[in-house]
Amino acid sequence: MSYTIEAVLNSAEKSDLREFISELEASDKRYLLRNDILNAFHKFCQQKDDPQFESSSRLGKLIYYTQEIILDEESICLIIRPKIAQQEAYRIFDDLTVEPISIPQLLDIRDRFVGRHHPEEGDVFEIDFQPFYDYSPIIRDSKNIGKGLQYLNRFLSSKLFQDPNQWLEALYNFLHIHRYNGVTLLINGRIANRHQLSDRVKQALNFVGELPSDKPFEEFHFDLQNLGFEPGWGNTAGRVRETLEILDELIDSPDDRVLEAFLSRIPMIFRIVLVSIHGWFAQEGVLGRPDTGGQVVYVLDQARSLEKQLKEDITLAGLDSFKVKPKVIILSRLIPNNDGTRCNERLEKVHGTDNAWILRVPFREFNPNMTQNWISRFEIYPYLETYAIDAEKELFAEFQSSPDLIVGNYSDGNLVAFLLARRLKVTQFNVAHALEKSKYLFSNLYWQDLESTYHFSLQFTADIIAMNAANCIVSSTYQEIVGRPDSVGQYESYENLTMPDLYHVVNGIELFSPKFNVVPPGVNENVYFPYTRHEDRVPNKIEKLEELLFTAEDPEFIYGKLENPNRRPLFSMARLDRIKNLTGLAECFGQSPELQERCNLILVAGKIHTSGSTDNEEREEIEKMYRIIERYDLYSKIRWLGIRLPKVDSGEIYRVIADRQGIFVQPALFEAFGLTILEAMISGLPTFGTQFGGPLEIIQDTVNGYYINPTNLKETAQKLLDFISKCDRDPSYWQQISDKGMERVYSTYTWKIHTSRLLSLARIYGFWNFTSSEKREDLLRYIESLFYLIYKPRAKALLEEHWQR
Ligand code: UDP
Ligand code: LCN
Repeated sequence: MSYTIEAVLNSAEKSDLREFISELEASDKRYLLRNDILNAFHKFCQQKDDPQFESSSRLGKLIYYTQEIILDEESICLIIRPKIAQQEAYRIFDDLTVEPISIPQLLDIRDRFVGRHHPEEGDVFEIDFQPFYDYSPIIRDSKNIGKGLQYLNRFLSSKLFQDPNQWLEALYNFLHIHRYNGVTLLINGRIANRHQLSDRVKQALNFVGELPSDKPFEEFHFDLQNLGFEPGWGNTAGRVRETLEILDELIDSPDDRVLEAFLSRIPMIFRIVLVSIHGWFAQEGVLGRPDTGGQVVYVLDQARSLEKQLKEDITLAGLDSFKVKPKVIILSRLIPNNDGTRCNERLEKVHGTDNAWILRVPFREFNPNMTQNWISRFEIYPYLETYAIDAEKELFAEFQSSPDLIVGNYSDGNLVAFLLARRLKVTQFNVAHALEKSKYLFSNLYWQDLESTYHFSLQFTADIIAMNAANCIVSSTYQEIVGRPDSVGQYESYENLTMPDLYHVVNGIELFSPKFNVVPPGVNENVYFPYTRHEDRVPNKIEKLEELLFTAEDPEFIYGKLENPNRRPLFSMARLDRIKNLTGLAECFGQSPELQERCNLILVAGKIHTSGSTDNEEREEIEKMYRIIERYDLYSKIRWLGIRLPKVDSGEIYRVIADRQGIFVQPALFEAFGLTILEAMISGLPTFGTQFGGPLEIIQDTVNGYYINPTNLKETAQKLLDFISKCDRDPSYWQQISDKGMERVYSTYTWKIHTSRLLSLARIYGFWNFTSSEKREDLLRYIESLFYLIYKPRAKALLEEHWQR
């Protein structure tokens, strides 16, 4: 039994537990999630004399670890998470006897709760990935989850290095496969077998050792070729020598660190595909539209940074004169009715690059009312399989070859990445950005009720398929994988779940798998930079934006007229999704006369009119915003701008707010990562970020920003007021937090760090894919059966529905 339950039952607090259970039973809630549990327990503790009971009692500890409580007729079921990534479930009966519950039993209990448990009709289909992970390496300590690369490299190296002959054979074969547009790289047929490799490396080392370090490779290319070495070892004699020395060490005394160093120099990656399908994928005029936010920013910045890094790597490898040119393609969707964007263009070059492109492939035409237009990310699933088939051809036309790496983004892009990688036999990486399951409470339990709007049965199945198929999952934070001591991670929520009447997932993902790697994104430093860098700011742009933010009038895009434009601005910018909760921030502001006396609220958010919006949530949020502004009479204290700014202006906006010693608030009910947090912090804006999700990892509370609980309006307003009062008392305080915020981003969240890490992952996973004896075919066959037997029929049914629209 869980020691936390045992501790309560073996103490005088047993009666407290009984009382607490009775209170729960008396209330009308039968299924309590984390927040409900904490609220119920808080209420319970308020009746106690002991003010410490809530935080330091044994029962308090048990509650701290309890994620869910389900009450049924005979018992109360507790789902406890005693440690990160570990779950236990128990039933407690009236007489306080306790019984452990297995995962299948728990899933049945959940089904019964929603009236969807039908044992008389037989069992529901169970999805279980555990057997496939049984023979793959597994991280032991939860602290190391998300550091898969080091672990995998160490584990597989030690296996491979045990047998020197096998190791040399693998290395020799690996060195032999590299080509670029027909040009042989690294070694040629003159090194006929693994036995010759070591000798030739030593000969080549003697040869280059005699040359001046800066002698260009082209000048001794043919001498090396005679020894069996082709381009790719370095651009100068010095660089070639270093690389060969590492190879020499790898042959004689292999070690995982030496292998990593060696692979980081080997030209293996030239062509990368980043798959990002939904929304409006373009470089201007799209951010803030439905389904179009951070993912677009992330993928564009990543493409730029990858191309830059690949170019540097190729130069260092000595391949410039062999016409080796990296190419990065962002694969997105072509939308014929483009609504003023460039989304109807097949090919668009990514600004600031030589060879990074947006390649847009249309969905095949089914009902043109659907396929000619933007389609919500929740409705996109019927089109993905045929899209992948068409995209494969288009990619081949662009690359004239297969890509070396495919990175999927979000559920739809990850599914297409899986389909492409499977056909092309290429390394597949996944980036979730946001797993919707965590955003919508009970989204799986009540999926049938939500299906007509959200189609979660397709999305969650796609997620399970793609995350298990991927060679590597790139996550932006640790907590995206396994949460925090008191909260479940986004991937963790796929460990087990029920989709009543459809399937039970008893083991949906192995959280301890080395495929998980935390690689946070960065921020575009040309656009977002400290407000203090006056030399890089354009005065008339500042003036124009000041006017736009604080005084300009335009009923089409701007709502609100400030009575006192000089008050400290509280600023936020986001899409008008329910989860972004900008309406919650407006309500928090509305409920606090003190905040209104000291600040104005400035919101840059989507649209201000419902007309023309085809997104359900956006329309609801717009209407709600008007209601709040009216209820609290905020018209003269708020500016709501439904504008789409050019990229450079969106960077300048943060700085204009910082010029006025403003504050950035990110009030999302859940934020997977939160790029606006990075943008605000690097600009020098003290930032208050939601405590639900990624901001908790970016911001260090009270050091370089603050956490807020956006569901607690009073507390949020108070935190803002406390900060403002502190700044009023000590004018250097704003500066201190501003400086620390900038430091935090520069030290930890840059695209340079991200990209070198990502490429390192690509090389190492690529190498292990080639050499490892780890078999994935059975796993991939299982995944395929889920795709064809569950996903595809449901996608087809949704397509039928789309024909009627
Ligand atoms: N953004 C923007 N204009 C808007 C709303 C958002 O330029 O009206 C940008 C914002 O600057 C950031 C991105 O869109 O770069 C939003 O990313 P974030 O990760 O914060 O949230 P997401 O929209 O991806 O959930
Ligand atoms: C999607 C989100 O919801 C954000 O939290 C992330 O910052 C963004 O994608 C980029 O990963």
